Amino acid sequence: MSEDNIDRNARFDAIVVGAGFAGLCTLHRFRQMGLSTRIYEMGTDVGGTWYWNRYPGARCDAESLAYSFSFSPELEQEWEWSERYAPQPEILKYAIHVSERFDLRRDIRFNRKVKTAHFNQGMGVWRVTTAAGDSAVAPLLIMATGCLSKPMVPAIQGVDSFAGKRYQASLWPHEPVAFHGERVGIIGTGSSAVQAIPVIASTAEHLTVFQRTPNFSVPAVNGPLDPGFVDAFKENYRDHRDFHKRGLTSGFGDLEIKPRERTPAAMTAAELSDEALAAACEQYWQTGGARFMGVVGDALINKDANQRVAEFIHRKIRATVKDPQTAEDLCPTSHPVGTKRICVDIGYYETFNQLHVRLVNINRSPIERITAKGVQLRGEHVELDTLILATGFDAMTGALNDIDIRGTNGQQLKEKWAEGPRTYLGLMIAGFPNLFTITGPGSPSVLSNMLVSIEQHVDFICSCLQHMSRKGFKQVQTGLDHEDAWVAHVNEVAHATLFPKAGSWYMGANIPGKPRVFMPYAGGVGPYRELCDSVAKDNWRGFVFS
Ligand code: NA7
Repeated sequence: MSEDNIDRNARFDAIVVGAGFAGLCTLHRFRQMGLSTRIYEMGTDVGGTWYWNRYPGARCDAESLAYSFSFSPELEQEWEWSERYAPQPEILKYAIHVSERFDLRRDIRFNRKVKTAHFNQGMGVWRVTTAAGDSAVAPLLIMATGCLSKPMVPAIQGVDSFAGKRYQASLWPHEPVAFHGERVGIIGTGSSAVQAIPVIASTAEHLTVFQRTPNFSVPAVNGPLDPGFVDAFKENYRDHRDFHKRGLTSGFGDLEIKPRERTPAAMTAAELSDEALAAACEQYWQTGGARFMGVVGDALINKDANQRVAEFIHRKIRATVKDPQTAEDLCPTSHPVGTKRICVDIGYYETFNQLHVRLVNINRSPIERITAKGVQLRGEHVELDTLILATGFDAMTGALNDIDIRGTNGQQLKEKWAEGPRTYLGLMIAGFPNLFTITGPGSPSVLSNMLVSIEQHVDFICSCLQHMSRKGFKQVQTGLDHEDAWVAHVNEVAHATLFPKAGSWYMGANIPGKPRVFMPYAGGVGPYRELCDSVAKDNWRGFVFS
């Protein structure tokens, strides 16, 4: 890194933390508004999630044509996605393309881990410092740090003593990793592992999967995109985008499926016979993808409906996996389907029929410790050449709490959030003026198409800044009353669903000691957008300008 590159007491209109999709979108829009903007990014390139998560089989579980920026009609027409679900290298290429196409890179400093962000009340600016030695000030601070960007290393005894090759799925090396002739072990069976396991099994000599909790997984039904389908989609891109933006749930879906039609998706499971529900599930299973949870209207609200959908997946697992004990171990029973993020796989369950792949249920055979040579289970030592941790993230708040963020009166964000995150609309935090979080806790974020949610937040912030500029305001903040009301609303909406019934990372349950609070907003992207629009129309209800 060149010393000249270090920002020393630099001044900008805005500082953005993170050069993933949220940071890139923010920088592009701020440029259009004439704001001088600096991004600090921890990685050596853009892409965020798609920069770090390079594990074998990594791909998006949202469809490519929907999981992309809508702000440039030329970009969306010209960019060509190869598959229904884009693989990680292609999404990273897209992020790099965006950064070059819109000439964003000149305002991004890479290799910069932001250490501190302190608000100076007297000057009305945020001072940001990085581990590389930068220091810069700006009135406006945008946290575009991502929801799944702080890896979780499990506190398993001896985890650092393994003498073979050890990888964290979310910190995968940039060089190719080969498994030929190797005995590989993987801990974790979340989305990352479910994607990686079939790919690793295709070359490893032996693969042992250490599973604590089985997850529900549905087939991706991935494949090359049909050019005719793409052309038709691109002809109607505006309509598709609009449909995604106004969606009642997550911001995906097909235009031709009208949510209010009397298909099973708009009915309750109780209205459907077992045969009718099974037929609907089968249809969704064959179509593929996470939209499976939309098979009936109340799958995520009603316990019985959910159970019937879960049983369909159990039957699929039992029909696929030949060894009965392995099949039983793979059947999730400890949480309602969809309340932990449903996995989208390519041949996951089938992989366990291969003779060199073994599932270890660590509830029956607990991991006692990790040794230099492998994993010591109760009564058995599993020797490994390579150990992979696919153990997830300190989600939603991890990356924010990692930075020493201090608002008015020196209050630290981490302290303020000791009992769980508190925001207004997932966008602002009382006591932290001029700081916006993009897809922050309390917004649809991880329950939504992230690109839809990112663009909506960036649009909202830009409108707010335009309002400030028109009125001559320098500062915006939210108050505790609005924050309290929003947190209560987020909880109320979550508790009307089955989501809180799972010990998920949505609930902070995967991190020892983390408060159990349902963090994302489960009200759906469309209703949330309407709410934000109404806030703006209602003279920016809940925002205080000065
Ligand atoms: P997840 O979904 O949090 O999965 C992590 C997995 O690791 C999960 O199966 C955990 O089991 C397991 N885990 C975590 N700690 C341990 C210990 N100590 N011992 C054994 N197993 C453990 O993370 P992913 O990276 O797979 O996916 C995250 C998101 O990225 C995903 O939802 C997509 O949105 C993309 P547990 O369930 O806690 O028993």
